[in-house]
Amino acid sequence: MKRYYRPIALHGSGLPLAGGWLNFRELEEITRDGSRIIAADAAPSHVLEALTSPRADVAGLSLDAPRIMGIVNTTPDSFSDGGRLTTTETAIAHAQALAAQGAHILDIGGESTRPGADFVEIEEEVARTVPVIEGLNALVSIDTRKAAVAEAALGAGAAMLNDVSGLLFDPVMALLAARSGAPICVMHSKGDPKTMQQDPRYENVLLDVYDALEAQITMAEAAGVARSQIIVDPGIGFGKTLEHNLTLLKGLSLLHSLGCAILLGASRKRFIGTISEVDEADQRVAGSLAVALAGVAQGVQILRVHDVEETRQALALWQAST
Ligand code: HH2
Repeated sequence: MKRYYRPIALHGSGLPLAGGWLNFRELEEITRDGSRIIAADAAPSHVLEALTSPRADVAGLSLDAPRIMGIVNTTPDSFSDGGRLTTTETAIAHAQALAAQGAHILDIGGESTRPGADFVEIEEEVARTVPVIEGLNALVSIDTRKAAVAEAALGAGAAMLNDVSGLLFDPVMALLAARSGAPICVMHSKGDPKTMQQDPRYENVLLDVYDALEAQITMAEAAGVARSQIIVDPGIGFGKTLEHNLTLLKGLSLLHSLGCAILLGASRKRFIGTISEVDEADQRVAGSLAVALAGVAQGVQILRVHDVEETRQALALWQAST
């Protein structure tokens, strides 16, 4: 039976977790039948290698400290900030403000992937995103499922790809990632945004997401993408119930054993509103910060957030006081 190894991250002595700010002395060894705690050195050597090795830079940005990815949605219909940045000028100004607040990466998206969102044609998505990217002098990631959009974005100066379909929507995406050498975030999603929240089911959400990401990494590597260039993401809210999201958040450090950096995108999402009883997405900042810090305490390297200034403050204090 397949065994999975989740490092129990802590401050203090132990093996370094992904070359970052945490260590571990013990692991949870998990099977689909149950789990037990074991000493770190009892794990297979290839697992320890994957868990401890420092992660590669993202386009020159080192991942030995938590990094902030600021969200710039040039869409009319994004769930929390849709319709705010529908001109190139407003989007550039917002992106520059996020960079000034401390965003290490700017994630530019031209298609909403909120549950039930409509498909956007390639030409429209390019028209929304490329002029914004051209106007920025920063580390830019393009949030798209479409290789043609990604290619245009790379041509305009983007240095990272962020594919919420995890390479499954457009078969050319993996080839583009391989050819360009750009780091790529491979996110887990169950189904298409249009239908993904209709009764999603898993046998074991944490292990199922792990297995799916592992398969997506294998696929990417087969297309020629270097593993060091892959960043994994559990895809909070993408084909997941509140319980699924919470199980994934609690078990997040399992993903380190894939040997890739981890990105977490929980900012302002519905489960935060449900638990904190806050309807308006832009009022969910405090809840979003709590989830971001919970992720960082499990060694998540990249936080994808709307509220950059608040996240920067929270991280600075978390780092200073732990
Ligand atoms: N979530 C959203 C979009 N892109 N990318 C990654 N890697 N991880 C995520 O969790 C993720 C993502 C959805 O959030 P948002 O961009 O705020 O909304 P919308 O899709 O409605 O534009």
